[in-house]
Amino acid sequence: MPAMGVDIFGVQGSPPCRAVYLVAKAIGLDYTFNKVDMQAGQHRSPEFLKMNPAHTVPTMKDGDLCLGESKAIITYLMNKYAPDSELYPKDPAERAKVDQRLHFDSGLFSSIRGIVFPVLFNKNLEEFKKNKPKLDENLDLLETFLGRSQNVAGEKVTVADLAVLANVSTVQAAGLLEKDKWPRISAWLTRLQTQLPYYSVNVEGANMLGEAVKKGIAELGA
Ligand SMILES: N[C@@H](CCC(=O)N[C@@H](CS)C(=O)NCC(=O)O)C(=O)O
Repeated sequence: MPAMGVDIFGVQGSPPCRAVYLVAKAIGLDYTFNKVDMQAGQHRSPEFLKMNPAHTVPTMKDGDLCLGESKAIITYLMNKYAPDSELYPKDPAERAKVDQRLHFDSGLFSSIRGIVFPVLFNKNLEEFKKNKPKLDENLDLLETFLGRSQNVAGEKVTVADLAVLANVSTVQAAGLLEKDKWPRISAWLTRLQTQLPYYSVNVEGANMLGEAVKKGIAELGA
């Protein structure tokens, strides 16, 4: 492990990891990527737990600072390495809105996890059916946000868009983003996927996880 610079520990499929990769790419951050072998339990090794006792990815190390939680990592990277970027506005009211949407995105991720686990790990159709409405409720809320402004936290693209993008692209790849039900989300997603020059960093991971979920849903007969 290099002694200097930013180290990011993560995996490819994870939405919160991909949110960090999108932000890092957007600001041109020079960092070292450390792939965590979760199947081998590397995230629960004593070395990893010293950095992040919550044993989650993404985890970041920058000098003496070790951080878990994707949103804390994202706002730290913006504050330290891109303080003038419009992706995280300085105006307190504008920034508060971005922060609010980042918190919303944590709930959105939990609701995605609520359908991923029953499909990929527990193979439990009833649990999937029980948890799906929570995801739909969060997508309804996002549809409302996108009815108020062009992007998730205002007219400009911010880190809130990048975090939500990592999640919603997974939902899309899983075949669960109904265009008729969430037309504004669908249009926003297509626009960002085609217009953001750094979007490519999200593609492989979103497709990998989304397609596994899609296959799992079909196998469960949902
Ligand atoms: N709230 C956390 C969630 C991170 C999270 O749950 N990551 C999953 C992978 S998607 C993980 O590391 N799971 C392993 C574990 O909890 O032991 C964040 O935004 O960083």
